[in-house]
Parts: sequence; C-alpha cells; structure tokens
Amino acid sequence: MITKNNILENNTAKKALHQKRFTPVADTLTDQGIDVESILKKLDTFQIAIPSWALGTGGTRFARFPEGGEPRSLEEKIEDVGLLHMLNASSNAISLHIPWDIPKDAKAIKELASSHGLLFDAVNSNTFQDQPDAKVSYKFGSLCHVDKHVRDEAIAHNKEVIDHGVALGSKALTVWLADGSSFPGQLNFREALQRTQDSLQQIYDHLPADWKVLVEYKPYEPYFYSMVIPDWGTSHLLASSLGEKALSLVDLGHHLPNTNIEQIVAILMMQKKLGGFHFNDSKYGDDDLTVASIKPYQFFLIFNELVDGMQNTKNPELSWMIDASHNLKDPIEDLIQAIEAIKIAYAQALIVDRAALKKAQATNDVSAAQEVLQNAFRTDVRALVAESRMRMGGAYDPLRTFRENQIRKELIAKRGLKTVATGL
Ligand code: LRH
Ligand code: MN
Ligand code: MN
Repeated sequence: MITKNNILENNTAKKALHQKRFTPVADTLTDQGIDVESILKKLDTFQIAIPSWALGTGGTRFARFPEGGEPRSLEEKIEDVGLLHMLNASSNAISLHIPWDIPKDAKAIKELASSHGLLFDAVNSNTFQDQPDAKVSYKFGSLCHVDKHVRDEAIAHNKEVIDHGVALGSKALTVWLADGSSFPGQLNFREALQRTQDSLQQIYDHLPADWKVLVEYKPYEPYFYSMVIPDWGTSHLLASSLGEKALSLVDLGHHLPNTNIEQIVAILMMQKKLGGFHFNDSKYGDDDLTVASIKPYQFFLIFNELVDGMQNTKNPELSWMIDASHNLKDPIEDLIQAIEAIKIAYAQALIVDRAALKKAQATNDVSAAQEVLQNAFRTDVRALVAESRMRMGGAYDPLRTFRENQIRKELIAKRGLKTVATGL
C-alpha cells in the first residue's frame, strides 16, 4: 500500500511543475491586495468529514454495481478514510450511520481511527428502516408515530446512538427523519409535528453538555405528499424550541429545484442556527451526486455566504460533511473529487473582495457586485489548493496518485471483487 513517503517523493518530483502553476496565481492575487498566505492557512486546517456510507458504490433504487474491494467492515471503512486523508490531508474525520456501522469495541475502533489520524464526526441515527430484530415498525413514522411504543423505540435508538458517539469521542448527533405521509389525510400535520418536537426534546435532554444535535430537513422522499420536517423553516423552528445545542443541518440535495440555498445559509447563520452541511449536488432531487459536479456557481455562492457568515456572525463552528452516494464512480475517486471541489469553492469564496462587494451593495451598483463575485469564481485556484495540500503532507494530485498506484487493484486483491459495503 502507498505510504506517506511515496507521496512526499512524488511531490518532490512535481515541484517545478507546481511552481509554474502556483506562482502566476499567487502573484495575481497579491497584486489584487490579497494575502495569499492567510488564505493558504485557512485551507491548511479545513477538514471535511467522510460518511461511513459513502465508501461503497451506492445503489440507485434499481441496481448496484459494486466496484470491488469495497470495505467489508467498519475497520476497513476507517482504512479507506485513512487512505483518503493521507492523499488529501483534508478528511480527518468519519461520520458513522448507526446501525449500518456499529462500533462493537469502541476503544479498539477509536484507536484504529487515531492510528490513521482520524476523529469521529457527528453520529447519525437511522429510524427510516426496520432492523431485522426490530420490535416495532417505522413504516408509518418514528419520532412522529401515532403509537407511543414506536416513538419510545425511536427515542431509545437515538439515545443509544449518542452513547455510541460518546464512546468514540463524537460531539454531535445528526437526526434525519423519513417521517411523513404519501396521501392527503394520512397524517394530522400539526399533531405529527408536535409529537416529533416532544420526542426530539427527550433526545435533546440526553445530550452531553458539549454536544449538538443537528436537525436535517427534506421536502420529499421517501414519502411523496408531506414530510414532517420538510424545510429549513421547520428545522429552525424545532432547533429553536429545543435549545442552544440544537441547530439546523443543510443537505444540499434536500431542496426543491431552484431553491436559493445560499440565502437559507445566510438567514440561518444570522440566527446562529446553522449547524452543518451535507455536501452533494443534484439535478432533479436528492440525487446525491458529487458536490459541484452539476451547479458549481451555486456552490461557490453558498460558500460565499458561509465565509461572510463565519467572518461576520456569531454562528457556532460548522460541521462539514459529505453525503453523496452513486453507482458509477469508484467511491474513493469520487470522494477525492468532492474534497477538491469543496476546497476550490472555499478558496474562491476567500478571495472575494468583500470591501468592493460592500461598496457595490451600498451604492446599488449591481454590475460591480456581479463583477466582484464572478472575478473570484473565474479565478483558477487549483494551484492554491494543491500548495496547501502539499504543505500539509498530502499529494500533489490525489486522484492521479490513487490511479498511478493502482490502489483499487490492491484493495480488490486484499478484500475480493464481490464485496458490498453497508450503506445506501
Ligand atoms: C437522507 C440523507 C440523510 C441520511 C443519509 C443516508 O436523504 O441525506 O442524511 O442520513 O441520506
Ligand atoms: Mn443528508
Ligand atoms: Mn439525502
């Protein structure tokens, strides 16, 4: 398997090529009055959590075409994230979905992760599937269910997930509820939301002092008429009524077409209620495609609001996570591309001339405002991202390194061709 030394040697070989790309962009930015070093420093420490469910080739509802060499256990998933982190120096945490990935021996799992330089990010509960040994069914909802026994079971599961997280050193629980209805009249909207709020309160009360609960929303799917938490407004309402430790989580795919997600980000940050992100991209719905593969300008505009909010609001620190899954690309290659896309958008948002934008806004100079944003978006910052990555010990070109070292081939040799990772 590839080692840190292999990466460093390869980086040395690429040094001249890198300088040829880095110097012109660094000079151009310096001429624009931008402190390149401070941008690099921000990129250096930027970390994005990897979901344990993204390491296998995802399924569509119709088929799954496993790539081979997929992780067969939580331990192997951790190895894959470790490999990814070695390549990009930007994914130092793993986000577990329970019970897809149950840490049976938390101490050993924590040690294994730490040997790869990894921490545990938010833990995710799952009340959208019935487990084989389930005493009750979530067919008609979980935290919103009309039957108290079912609600209690779902509450207990969430509490258990928190306990697993505590043992691993996580600091947040992410709750996504599939609860909803597919036909008018099926659910009483008001009562379903009230029951959900009461259930969430019990989960909230189980949170350790330094924990957060992130409340995800989604307009439709798996139910097609109503969802109990359909939008950021409902998520914000619940988070506000629960208390300071509850925050909203924005999953980019969980919006109806053409929703202005960047504005949602700005409003939630103004309210100090944005807790985190699930990065992905979509054309039609919750497509879970690679972040920025479809709408890169929108993604940049989102990061523009994030950077503005991080500089000018008291919003708590954000949890950055990927939530993508599809059945065409090698999952590790896909995650390499995702991390790169996120860092590019972040770097572009960091080079926005905020003083000029403020001035344009104050004078209603619409054309100037557009120029400021598009000047940043059209700057090729890839060499900046590579510079920061190499400074942190990552690879000059992670995707190339992954391919040239035939890592998937090695994983197949080690784990077999017919392996299917747990997940979506
Ligand atoms: C729901 C969702 C949510 C789940 C994940 C597997 O669509 O985005 O975050 O936990 O997918
Ligand atoms: Mn999600
Ligand atoms: Mn989703």
